[in-house]
Amino acid sequence: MNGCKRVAAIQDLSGLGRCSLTVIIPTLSAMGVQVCPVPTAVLSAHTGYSEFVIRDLTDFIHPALEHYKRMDTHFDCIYSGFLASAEQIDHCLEFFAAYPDALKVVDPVMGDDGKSYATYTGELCKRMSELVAVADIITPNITEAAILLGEEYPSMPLGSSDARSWLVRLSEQGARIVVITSVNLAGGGMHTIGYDRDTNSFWKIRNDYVRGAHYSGTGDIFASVLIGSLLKGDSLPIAMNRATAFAELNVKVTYSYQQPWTEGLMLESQLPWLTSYQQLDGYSVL
Ligand code: PXL
Repeated sequence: MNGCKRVAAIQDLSGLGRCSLTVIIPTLSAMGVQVCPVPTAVLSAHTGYSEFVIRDLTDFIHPALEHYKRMDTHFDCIYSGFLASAEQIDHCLEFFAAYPDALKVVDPVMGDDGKSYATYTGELCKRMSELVAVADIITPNITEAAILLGEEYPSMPLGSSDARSWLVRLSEQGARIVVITSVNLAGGGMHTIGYDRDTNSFWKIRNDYVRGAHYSGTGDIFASVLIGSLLKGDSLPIAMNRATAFAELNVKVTYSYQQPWTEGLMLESQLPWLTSYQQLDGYSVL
């Protein structure tokens, strides 16, 4: 026991654009959780830039896992995100199987705003369902939720019963906890919605929508806070509330500087929020 929870984060390392490991490490560290990065690729900048240099690290993940097994390394959570090849699905599955007691979190990173990311092939998107099948928790945005369900990207706000149906049908694919971000709900507003199959409970958190403010890495920051909160013992609605509030705060700060979306969220100045007292009463039943 070292008194600190440890997460293996299977994610890329992008130099520019504040996403994946460059936001996951500071966010979870600020919450008192250790991150063990397992890089899937190294990029000069994320794939939303018009040009980027990428080194695929598919051949790194399996030997790294073998090393951790030889060392009897303990992980409290295995968290997978941006993958560089379809073969990395197999390596993530190996990681999850090697740590059956760890919390298995799959962020099925595939796209945003109705479009898939530049390096994501049809095969990689198709095989993402294999990770979703073994996860305890999945955190898709609405674009990824639609891809996983084979639904059209919703052009109209979702009603509550449709939103609950999306959550339940995603949970039927494997995970006992499903959290979907950037959901436009009928009746107004952007929401994070969540479902806990064990307690059959449905939750929603409203967040202020800042028109035109879409920043890379928002989902990674959201998922990191959610994981940090849950590892610390928060309930699902409180963890969703904390993660949504932190993402919203970062969007508003960044928007005020009128930075390009590709730069990501200016979280450096906001990290102290994570260790301050937060009144988290913004959740309600979906
Ligand atoms: O945050 C998603 C993400 C992660 N990693 C890389 C990306 C993106 C989205 O564009 O390009 C490399």
